[in-house]
Amino acid sequence: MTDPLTAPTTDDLVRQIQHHLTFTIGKDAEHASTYDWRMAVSHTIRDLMVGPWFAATRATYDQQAKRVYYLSMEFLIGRILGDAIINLGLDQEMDAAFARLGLDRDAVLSDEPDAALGNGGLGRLAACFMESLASLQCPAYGYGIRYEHGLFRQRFEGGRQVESPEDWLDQSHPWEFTRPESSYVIGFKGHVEHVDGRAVWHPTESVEARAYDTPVIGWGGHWANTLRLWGAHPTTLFDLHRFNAGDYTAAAAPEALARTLSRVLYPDDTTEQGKELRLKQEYFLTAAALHDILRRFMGEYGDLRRLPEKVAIQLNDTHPAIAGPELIRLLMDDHGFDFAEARDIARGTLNYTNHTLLPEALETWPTWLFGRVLPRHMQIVEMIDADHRAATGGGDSTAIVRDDHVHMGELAFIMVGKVNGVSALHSDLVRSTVFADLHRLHPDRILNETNGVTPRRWLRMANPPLAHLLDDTIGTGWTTDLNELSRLETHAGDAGFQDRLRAAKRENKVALADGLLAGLGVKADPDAIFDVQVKRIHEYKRQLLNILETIALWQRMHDAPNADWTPRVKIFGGKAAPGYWLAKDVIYLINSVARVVNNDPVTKHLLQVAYPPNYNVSMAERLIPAADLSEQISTAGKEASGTGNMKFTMNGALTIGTLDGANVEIRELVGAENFFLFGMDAEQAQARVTQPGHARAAIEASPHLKDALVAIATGRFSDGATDRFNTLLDRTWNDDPFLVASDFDSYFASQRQVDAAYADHARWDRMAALNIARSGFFSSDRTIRGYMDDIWQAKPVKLA
Ligand code: 26Q
Repeated sequence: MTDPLTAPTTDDLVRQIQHHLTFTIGKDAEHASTYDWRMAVSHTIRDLMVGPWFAATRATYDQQAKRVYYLSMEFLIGRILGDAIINLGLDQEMDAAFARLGLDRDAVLSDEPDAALGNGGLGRLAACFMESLASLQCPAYGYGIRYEHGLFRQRFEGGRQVESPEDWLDQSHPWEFTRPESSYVIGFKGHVEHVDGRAVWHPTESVEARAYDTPVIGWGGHWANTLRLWGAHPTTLFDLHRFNAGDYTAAAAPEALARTLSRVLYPDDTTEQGKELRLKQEYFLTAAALHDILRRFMGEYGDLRRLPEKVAIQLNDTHPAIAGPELIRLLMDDHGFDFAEARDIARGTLNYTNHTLLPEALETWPTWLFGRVLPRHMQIVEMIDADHRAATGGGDSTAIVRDDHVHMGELAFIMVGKVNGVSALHSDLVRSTVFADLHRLHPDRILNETNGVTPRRWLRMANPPLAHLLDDTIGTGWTTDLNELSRLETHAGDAGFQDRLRAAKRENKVALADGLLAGLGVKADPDAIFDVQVKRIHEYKRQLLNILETIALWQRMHDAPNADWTPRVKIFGGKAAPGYWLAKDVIYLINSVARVVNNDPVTKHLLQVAYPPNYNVSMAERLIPAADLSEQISTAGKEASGTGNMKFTMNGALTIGTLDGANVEIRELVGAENFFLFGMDAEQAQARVTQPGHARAAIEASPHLKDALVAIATGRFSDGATDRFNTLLDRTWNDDPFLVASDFDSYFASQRQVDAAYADHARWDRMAALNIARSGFFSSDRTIRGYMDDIWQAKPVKLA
């Protein structure tokens, strides 16, 4: 907790909130809106982060501690206020302060827009890591882009996804400190000149990267690190030379580039190949971060050969992989190192995390584009390639530049000390598939660091009923040592504990049913199974498998409504990339099925389908604690890890899932008997896709699946229109690269086992308790300790 001597009392908080309302916001209490109060409260809480922030900075300097820099194009933070209150240990005092001021706490907290500077798992992982780094007192900076528009907003029109721009910065963002003094000019394009053996790059375009800092407070409020986001600003408003020559459009070009550079997050989480603006964004982030890192390092140590000793840089996927060539460029062209020294310093400092095996998601850039935007880096990439080939005897398969493209995965791999995958299975597959040849050349380079999530946000904050039950049963130690949850094991069979666990879950289900779901017009019975699949819509994640099973179940229920069914509410959430037509068809299908099924008088008390639009971090915080069943049903070998799967487990949902990503480890830890496994494993799946006609054969062998597909094809969910889902049906029938058909029967059968288990309360509650008790491994604290020990050689810092 915060120091009891300096921790603010309710009186202090009330006074500060009133002070900020008056002097920061300029409102009096009678006329203040929820927004005004939120600003006043946020400034009050932010003030309390400054002390620990300074203390952390000072301790890091004083002890000359190694710093960690996490470079990521995405930080999917969500709301900050509730999390900051909890980490500062002020939940009770703030509840009292809200009450004293006559404010509705939840209304104030939910007035905050999500900071949605990310697409999904990779961005949310970065946010969990920032929280754990601060909680563990590891000196760290997150570097990212201050997108004016985060991930697009989603709504449904006639069941179809419609996107609109997200505008979180339209309101003032109370958490950040603008740092105009920390700014760097970032160049693009132009040409390279060689003078006296040194390369000089003369860019023809430039923008200013300006720092905006947000403190990230750790649990207990002792330590805060910095999330530094770069905003793009024009270096000159007008090119006066061109302006005076009458070329007005060209004269405004510098401003136009700056305006677009940090304008919007790319919404495709499988690479949308080859967009110049995206490459510029990646370089903008990386170059600004490296300038900043070197400036800070030079101020303290001066000798760049010591960089690996004092600095560890983590590349969150290949998006900032230009860091390798950029660091070499700075060391050679600005600081006079030769290539070999520069390469070794870079390799001693940089590390890279791989998050995907999907071939279409591996980043490549056409050499003509890369060379035009970053001419000096293109030369350095060629040097790295030649050097690596000479040093290792590596052939074309391990080359960075091949087929007229720069391959960012190979570049990252070759330029770093350690490469890591994000689950045990994924790391094995990284070794045996994408980087098989590089792994043979560098057998010690690839490590595994299984993902984790922060229990502060995902348990203590998101699930107060369960958190209080845990506190009562095993004490509060789980908050910082999630393995403490194992002490629940002895209570798992205890009827009294089971009742309380069930009551906690039910409270969350009622809140969801009466709130979000009722708002959609869905009547959800809190005693039904709440079956939840929330994640980006992707073919490999197989939301299609889930909705086909829903149709098949509905058909069985409709035919025999008086049989012994276990009622279900199927809940979907997630966005499709705007150009991903098949994913959008799946959304349309889910909404079309929901419209029919929810209104079937024969079955509506047995089955409901809900798809709340605009799934985001805040919605996850409501859905996950209310889930009984977690859907983790990707085609085996395709999901690198998953992190939602971990959040569900620690919140007492059981998993129905494949042997994919971290599901494998979840199942091993919670026990096979407490996990609903189905489907082919990665090896079987790999073999099956190559069999001609595999989908058609599977459909012919599965009456349930066939019925479901026929219902779609005959217009059962489209008012009789038979062509609405042609593309989807055709792909399922003739291609089915993600094996929806082949895994269907196994999935359907496993779902019926879920029905039976749920009907037996004592059995289900015991399984849920054991899932929670055995989920301690999935804390991001454990993950970060792994990175600190195995990759960064960084140590926690003690405060004076
Ligand atoms: C790349 C280039 C251009 C535009 C966009 C992108 C891009 C953006 C985001 C490519 C990929 C992503 C995101 C990937 C991602 O979220 N991967 C997920 O990472 C999680 C954290 O490790 C894993 O748990 C998931 O399994 C993995 O899918």
